[in-house]
Amino acid sequence: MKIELINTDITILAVDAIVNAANSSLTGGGGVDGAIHRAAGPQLREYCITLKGCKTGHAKISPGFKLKAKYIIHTVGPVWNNGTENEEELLRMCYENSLQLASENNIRTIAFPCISTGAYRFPFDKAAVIALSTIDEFLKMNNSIEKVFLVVFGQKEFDQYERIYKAYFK
Ligand code: AR6
Repeated sequence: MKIELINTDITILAVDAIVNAANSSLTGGGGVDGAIHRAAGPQLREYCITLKGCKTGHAKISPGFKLKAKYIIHTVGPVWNNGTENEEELLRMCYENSLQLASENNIRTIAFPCISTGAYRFPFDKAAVIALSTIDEFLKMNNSIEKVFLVVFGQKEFDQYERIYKAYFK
């Protein structure tokens, strides 16, 4: 399978690119964003300032600096507001625009965290289905990406995602 679910800290992965669930300032924050900035070192923040922010649903790329990953793709997920603000479409755009940017940069292996499901409170099951279906559709149209890791952090999220993954690919 080109799409693999793993339970680990995304910052340790030796892939071409990891995706960051950033905020629109791109200058760092908590959650996975904070972990990535800590692991990549202060040069990441300096570089990200030059990117001049990012709109919700869009994506921008930076070097990985001290990470094993060569690149970081920063995308801004929607804040969940009971589905009243086009959140599902915006989350779909995060995955699609990140994969498009990856493809344009000859990235063959990429790892995504579960965007918007932490501080931004997007319901986990809904977010997982959007992630799987958007990635699956993209890979059917584009051969340049060889492997996509879906990264969860903790056994409870892993079990929940695995159930959704199995139902999706059955
Ligand atoms: N590796 C993999 N996944 C992780 C890691 C990690 N090291 N740390 C957390 N997660 P969140 P959001 C999971 O809150 O909801 C930041 O402050 C976590 O369990 O990081 O998109 C930004 O600056 C959850 O499933 O991102 C924004 O302001 C998932 O990553 C805001 O939070 C996403 O949780 C973005 O909120």
